[in-house]
Amino acid sequence: MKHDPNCLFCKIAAGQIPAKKVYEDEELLVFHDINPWAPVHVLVIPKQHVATLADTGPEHEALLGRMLALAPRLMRDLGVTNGFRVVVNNGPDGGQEVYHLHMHVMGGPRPWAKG
Ligand code: DGP
Repeated sequence: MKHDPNCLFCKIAAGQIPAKKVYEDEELLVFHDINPWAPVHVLVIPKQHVATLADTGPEHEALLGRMLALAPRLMRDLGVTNGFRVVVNNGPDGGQEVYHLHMHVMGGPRPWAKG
């Protein structure tokens, strides 16, 4: 599995930096965003290091599908019943700050702080 020792989310995936985890399997990890924009705001990451969505290829299609398919289940388990939003920031102009692929999943009553 690709791992970048300088990557913040690789460190979270490896348990070297703590996070409020909500789901984990062999490929994926989900944890609460440290700076939430919405009442419920989690990040879905692959455990392997992939810097951006633009760095994915055909070999990542199943992984990307699993990330997206997990969103409704996560929101249901976290008590979100009235809709949610999914965002992937990509690259500098996409507003990406952490260069380890992640999907924001946000829900809860509006108005939200940002977005
Ligand atoms: P983006 O702009 O899409 O790269 O969003 C990165 C998100 O990562 C941002 O909403 C804040 C979150 N974040 C940054 N550092 C940490 C951290 O150390 N722990 C957790 N749980 N979230 C973090």
